[in-house]
Amino acid sequence: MEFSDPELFTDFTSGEIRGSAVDRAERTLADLSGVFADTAALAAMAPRTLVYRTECVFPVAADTPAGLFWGTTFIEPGKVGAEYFMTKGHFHARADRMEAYFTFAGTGVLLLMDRAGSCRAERMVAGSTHLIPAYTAHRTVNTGASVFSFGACWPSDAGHDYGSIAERGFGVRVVERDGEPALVSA
Ligand code: S6P
Ligand code: ZN
Repeated sequence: MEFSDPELFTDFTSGEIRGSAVDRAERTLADLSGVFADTAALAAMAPRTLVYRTECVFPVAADTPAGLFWGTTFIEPGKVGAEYFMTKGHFHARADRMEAYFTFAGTGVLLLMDRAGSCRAERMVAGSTHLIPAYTAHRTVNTGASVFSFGACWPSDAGHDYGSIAERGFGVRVVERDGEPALVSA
């Protein structure tokens, strides 16, 4: 038997994943209609503006029981009006599935919302580790001036329920106020 080289590398300073099986996706402002509150500010921005991108590894098919997915999300610095760039946010389609997040670079916020609509906001800084409970929607926000990147590991049968967030929204938004991030009720 011989040693084999790793098939994947994660750069823990940036979150970049290197390997043959990395799936890349991008979300621009045009992909995020209904996400940001200030529609007038949004209309004045270029729809092709990149908001975030993902690098993911899916070693098994989606819906496979007991498999794991692994990926990094990179959120650009920016705002729509006063509201910082953020992800769409989702519950898991199998809502009892947990997820782990861990920050590589930049500063951000993890917004969490339970099924009753009760929200929490955790600061994310390099090394911070966040265990997202079952039945909890999650959205991440870049509150800094540089790219904010974090890793994620989640069950391959978790799936994504974006519809509930599209209908209900999150109960809290993160905006810049006097040059600092602030939480406002939505
Ligand atoms: C998947 C995990 C992340 C997000 C990514 C983008 O369960 O939570 O990989 O997919 O941060 O966020 P969203 O809300 O657009 O999927
Ligand atoms: Zn998730």
